Amino acid sequence: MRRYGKHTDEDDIRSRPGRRNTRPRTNIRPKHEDAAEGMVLTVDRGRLTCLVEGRVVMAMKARELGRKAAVVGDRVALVGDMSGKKDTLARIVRIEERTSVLRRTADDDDPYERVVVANADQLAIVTALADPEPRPRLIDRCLVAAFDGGLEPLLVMTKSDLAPPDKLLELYGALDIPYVVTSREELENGGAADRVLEQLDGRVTAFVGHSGVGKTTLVNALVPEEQRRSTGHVNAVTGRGRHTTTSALALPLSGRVADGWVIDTPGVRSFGLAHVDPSRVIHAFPDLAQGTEGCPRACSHDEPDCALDDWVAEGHADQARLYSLRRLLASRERTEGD
Ligand SMILES: Nc1nc2c(ncn2[C@@H]2O[C@H](COP(=O)(O)OP(=O)(O)OP(=O)(O)O)[C@@H](O)[C@H]2O)c(=O)[nH]1
Ligand SMILES: [Mg+2]
Ligand SMILES: [Zn+2]
Repeated sequence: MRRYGKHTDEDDIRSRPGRRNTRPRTNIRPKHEDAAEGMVLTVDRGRLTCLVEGRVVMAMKARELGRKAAVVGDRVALVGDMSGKKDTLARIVRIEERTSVLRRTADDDDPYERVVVANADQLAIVTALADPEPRPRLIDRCLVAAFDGGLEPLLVMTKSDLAPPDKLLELYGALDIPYVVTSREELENGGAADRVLEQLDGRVTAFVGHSGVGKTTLVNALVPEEQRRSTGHVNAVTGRGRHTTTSALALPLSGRVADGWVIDTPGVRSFGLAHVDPSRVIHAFPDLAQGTEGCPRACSHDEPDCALDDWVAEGHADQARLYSLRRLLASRERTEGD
């Protein structure tokens, strides 16, 4: 499976959504030889908006897909009317294998998991420095979901005009995650967009975070004017956003400054992690993963016999990294309140 990571060249990204599928077919998939390849841009009550060969095409799931659901970012095979004309509807006959999946459980008691976005390379975890207040637990949980789903995390701290980023930067320093800090002024003078675009070039990036942190405001600063969506105010009394964005939407970067896609998503109250396997999180810490070889079976990595304490004491890895890993693993067990 090809991955559209940062090492891919530009042509790949440009040609991706509109290209006909020219991969050789095996006789396992004899049906729909002439299906076109598309990318799901948004989903609304069973109607999927897809980009097919440069055209926006409305589609629905073919019956043969059964219970499998296509989500934003999915690469799909379509048949039927692909003219993109009003009132036409194509059929999605296949969902291609995914390179990554961002999953969340609605909350930890509800093991029903949903795939939020498919095939994203990067997860931009958006946090306002104030209004609403940063919630490190949610950031931790989004990090775990990123590591679990195969997405590279990016921290985006907005509203630095209201509060400084120092405390958060200290908390996440040991994780060595790329970050950008943006302010109202820089949104207006284009500085914010420039710095964020540098991190997005050549990649598919999903933006997640609480309602009102400024996800849509930021995405709007990155895409051409005609693609902009509504933003909402944060309630001055409760400090909460208004859940202005109600569906995930993939938007292409113009290609002038950067190539790739941004996916705006609705604000979340919590990010349930009931589905997460801790060993996948540890893989995101190669400096510590090796040290777990000496751990007892089914070690929680936060118990007296855990080998990671010695691993760090022997100088193989940093104490702060171990602390961060333990904090992330523990975030799976706590319930994230509103
Ligand atoms: N002071 C300040 N306000 C900002 C900044 N960025 C965004 N805002 C404001 O924050 C409010 C919420 O912005 P949105 O972009 O709608 O937030 P969102 O994260 O998309 O919210 P949902 O769609 O509800 O999840 C708006 O009033 C924005 O003008 C910033 O850098 N500084
Ligand atoms: Mg929004
Ligand atoms: Zn251990």
